[in-house]
This record gives sequence, C-alpha cells and structure tokens, in this order.
Amino acid sequence: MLAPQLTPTRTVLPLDGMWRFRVDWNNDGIDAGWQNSRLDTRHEMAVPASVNDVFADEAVRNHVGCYFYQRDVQIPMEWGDRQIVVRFGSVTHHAVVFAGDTEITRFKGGYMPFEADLTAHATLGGTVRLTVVVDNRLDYTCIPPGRINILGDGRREQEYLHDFYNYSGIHRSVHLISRPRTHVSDVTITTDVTAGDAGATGIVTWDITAEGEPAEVTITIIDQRTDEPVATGSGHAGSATITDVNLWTPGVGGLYDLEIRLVDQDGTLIDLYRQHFGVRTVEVAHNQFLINGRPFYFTGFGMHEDHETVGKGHVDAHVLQDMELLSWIGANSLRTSHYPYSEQWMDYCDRQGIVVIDETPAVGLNLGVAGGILGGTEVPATFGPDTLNDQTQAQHKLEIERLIARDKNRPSVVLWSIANEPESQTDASREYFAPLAQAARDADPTRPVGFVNVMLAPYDRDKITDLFDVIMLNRYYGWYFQTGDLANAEREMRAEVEGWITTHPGKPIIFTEFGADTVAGLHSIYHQPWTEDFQVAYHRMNSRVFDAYDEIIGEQMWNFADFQTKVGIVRVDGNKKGAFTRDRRPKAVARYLRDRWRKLDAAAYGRREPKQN
Ligand code: BDP
Repeated sequence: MLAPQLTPTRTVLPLDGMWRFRVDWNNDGIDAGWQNSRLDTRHEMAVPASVNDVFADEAVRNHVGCYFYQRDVQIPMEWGDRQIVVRFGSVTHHAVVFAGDTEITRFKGGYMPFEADLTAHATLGGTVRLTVVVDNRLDYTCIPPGRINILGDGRREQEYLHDFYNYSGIHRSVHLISRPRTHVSDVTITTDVTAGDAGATGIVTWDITAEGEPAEVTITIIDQRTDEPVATGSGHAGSATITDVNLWTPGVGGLYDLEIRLVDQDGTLIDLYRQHFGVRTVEVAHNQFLINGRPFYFTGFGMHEDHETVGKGHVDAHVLQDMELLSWIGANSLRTSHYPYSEQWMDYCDRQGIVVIDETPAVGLNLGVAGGILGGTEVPATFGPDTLNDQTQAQHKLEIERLIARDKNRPSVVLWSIANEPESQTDASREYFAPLAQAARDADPTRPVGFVNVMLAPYDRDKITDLFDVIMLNRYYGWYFQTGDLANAEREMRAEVEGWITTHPGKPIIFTEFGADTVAGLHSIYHQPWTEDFQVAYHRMNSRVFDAYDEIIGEQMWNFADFQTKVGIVRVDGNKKGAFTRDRRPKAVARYLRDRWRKLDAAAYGRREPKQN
C-alpha cells in the first residue's frame, strides 16, 4: 500500500483532531443505525490516540466491543473528476467505515493501513458524514489471538495472551486523499550491487502497478543528498543502474527516490508518485548477518509503541524522542515487537540508517506461555479446531503479506519476524508454520525470514527452526528462571547457546529479548531482583555470554522502556524491564549499555571483522 503523499497530482488533507465519540455498550449500534445520523453524544475523542487512558471512566477503559467515531468531512470544490479516498494508518483491532448511511469498507487487523473509496459518496463542495466503528475484540481467528469470557455478573472480559495492554482506537493518522482516477497503485523496488574499480554500481529494478486507463511510465531516480537525478528509465517494469552508488549504510542511511510519472501518449502528466528506497545487500552466510557484505552485529531493543495518555496512538515527537535515545545509547537496531509500527517510525529508520527486524502482530500463539509465565491456569492445546485453527493461520498469512506489502521497499528492514514466541515444539506447530515461512519467502525472496523462539522450546525441543534463516532467542536466565542467581543462570545460558550451535550449524543467533523488571530508584548491595543494581548485574552477565560466542550476532534488550500491560500479580503498573522508564528517563542500566554499545559501535558495523576462512 502506497503512503499518502502530496505531489503535483495528489492532494492529502489530514482528518486528525477531535471526532464525535460514543461507546457502543451493547455492541448493537450498527443494527440500531447509529451511523445513519449525527451521533447522539456529548463525548469527543482525539485522533490519533488510544481510547483507554483518556476518559476518567473505568467502564470506558474496560469496554469490550465497539466504539463509534464520527466527523463530517468537507470535500473541496476544486477536486474535479478524481478518486477520493479516506486512508487510515491503523485502527485497532477492526474497523467498519460508513460514508453517510453506506458501509464502504471493513478491515480486520489492528496495525496496518487501509483505504476506503469515498468517490461515489462525495459531492464536490459538499460534506460527507464519516463514521468509523472501532472494535477491540480479539478471538482465536484474530492476529493477535484472544478469547472473550463472560463473567458471573454478565460483563465481558477480554482475555489475551500477550504481555502489553490491549489498547484500542484510531491509532494512526487519517487522511483524505484525492488522486487521478488513473494512478500508480503499487511499486516494488529491488536492488543489487556490483563492485568495480570505480566504486560500486547499484542496479535498481522496479515493478509498477497502475489503475485506470492505460498510460506510459517514465522513471527518474533522484539522489536525496543532492536532489539531482542520477538515472532514468521507462516502463511498468524495468531497471536502471546508478554508478558510484551511495550505499544505504547502518548508522548513516542513504536514500534515493524513484520518481514515477504516468503520462499519456502526448507526454502529459497524469500521476506522479515518489517512492524512496536504498541500495544495499543483506545475506545470511557462515553464522553471520551480512549487510553490504560486511558482518553486522545488532545492538538495541525490542520496543513498544506505548506512552502515557495516548497509549498506542502515534505522535511524531514520541517517535523522535525514542530514536534520539537510541542514538544516545549507541543502539544500531530495533525489533518492532510485537506488531508493525507506524509508517512515520519506519520512514525515520530508513532515513537515519537504523536497522529493523520487522515483526507481524503474531504474538501470543502459545497457550503454554500464557498458562505459565503470565499467570493463567487452564492450558488447552495451542493448535486445534477450538483454539488456533485454519482461520487463524489464514489471518496470519494475510498479516505477513500485508506487512511485506507495506514495508518491502524499506532499506532499514533487513529481516522479517513472522511471530513472537509461538509454540514451536510440537508437530502441530510445524504444520502451522511451514506454509507461513513459505508465504513470507514467496512475498519477499530478497530478505531473510525468522521467528522469535520462546524459552519453552530450546534446541532439543524446537521443531521449526530449520524452516528459517536465523535463530532469534528470547531468554530470561536469572529472571524467570534461576531468579537472582546469576552464576547458575550464566551456566545454564551458556549450555543452551552451545546446544543451538551444535544442533544448528551455520545459523547465526540473535538474542531478541533478555531482561529483568526493575523499579527505577530501588537499590540494593545484594543481587536483589527489581533493583537497578540487579538489572545492571543481570545485563553484565548476559553481555559476558554474548561476547563468548562468535555465532551470537546481536543483542536486543527487553525492553527499551517500561510499558503498560494488563493487570496481573507479576506486573507493577506494567512491565518494568525498560532501560528507560515509561516517561523515558534512564535507569542505571542505560549508562551501562551506552558504555558497552558505543564501544562496539566504534568498530562500525559491530565488533567483529569477517572471518578469514
Ligand atoms: C516475553 C514476551 C514479551 C514480554 C516478556 C516479559 O515476548 O512480550 O513482555 O517476555 O515477560 O515472553 O517481560
């Protein structure tokens, strides 16, 4: 899906701000026809933001079901004979959109952009009543999955299997877009590099889809450093070369624009769209992760889109602050745990050279973990007709394809993570994941594919790692296991690493989570879990293990910052494993990591030079 873009042929108007708002307490608002007239409410809701933390009302916060959002949209008189669409960056978890009384789209899945065509419902110079019904319910057909329980007093309770708060709302910007009826609707750009005496040459290949009347395509490739054209071409599918190419480089960036012009036979411009891209290579070989042929060592975090007041609502300043803190601490990468992040966030990574492991919203596909670590009791089989079934798998496949469709042109994305901590030690899990790993490869043959392995499925139990290119491990030695006993934890952790190395030769290992809950300001001279001192000692121990094995090619601490979770006896106002507090103040461990990662970064891509064999 293309981004909203202001170009000579396209207009974009923001629809963010205050919308009329009403909670659909009985989830029968659509049947009652609320969308057919001005919402009967005095409440308003800010877009974008999560609903949950802005109303001083526990019932609104805990509501399981639908919220109605509504606003009137003025259609400019001068828009003429064009296509008019409304585009949502994300609505969590599902949306039904009405123009006036008419349903114009429904979308299942909370972290992806979608559009609804308003053309037939918009009169130039008139207004359209736009109603969005946001549904926060998760069941086993959803990614992420969940289950709704009916409590003794008749209330609905949303049970879910992931460790972050089930925020809901219109989470990313809404745009009104006008574009020519004949327009570019998609572009896929792939790149390659050949080395020569006069510097590297970039080979850029494009594949463009257009809608409407047949039109010709002309291409100009522009270097963003100078705004100067460096290559030209033509055709819906084609390629061009960039001599002395500026490679997209971790820590630096380096972008080009593919400027696409649709023109008619006389050469008159019909549509113009610019897609940014970078020229770089990514490859997994001999236990290494190579970017532009050089071994890359990942430092950084698993993160969350999570803040006071706005919950998961996108705010540019929040993204910028998080990115500035990544730079301050010397991190070169992040994982979009546990769902795709906003497009603005990803654009920033592309521009600034931040390396991204891009994750689908497939989290909590493991009833064993939910029953164990996170405090539930009943543990039915994860995969089965009444739990995660064919419908779940179909939705999961769709989420993989959507993520790749949205982010395929991003140089920052070097690896797809198709799930976080799913069950992976059973035959059923292999049956479930084999087609999904293939779906990712079919959708993008250019990038490695992985999934994030849970502690319950170590090398001698796991049944799916051979389907993937890298090993990504979430491990909590010294926290959930051997709690407080770091000597024993280190022994166990080393033994497991050695097990993976022996059983999976050639596959590099990234530690995608390791962490210890820590209350800022709590101290002890002992190895006392929850203190800042223990958090530092815990991470020192992890660093020792990472430094001991060449096969370990990355460390992404859990988590960048403290974040909100559901209520539970293992959580004190949320998860406290952050290097920063929820309001982004550093804990002691942040200084430790800053010292460590800035030294590693001194060796550019990471700490190790290519092996000499
Ligand atoms: C892992 C999950 C992550 C949790 C973390 C924890 O991947 O979402 O927040 O553990 O328990 O299981 O802190």
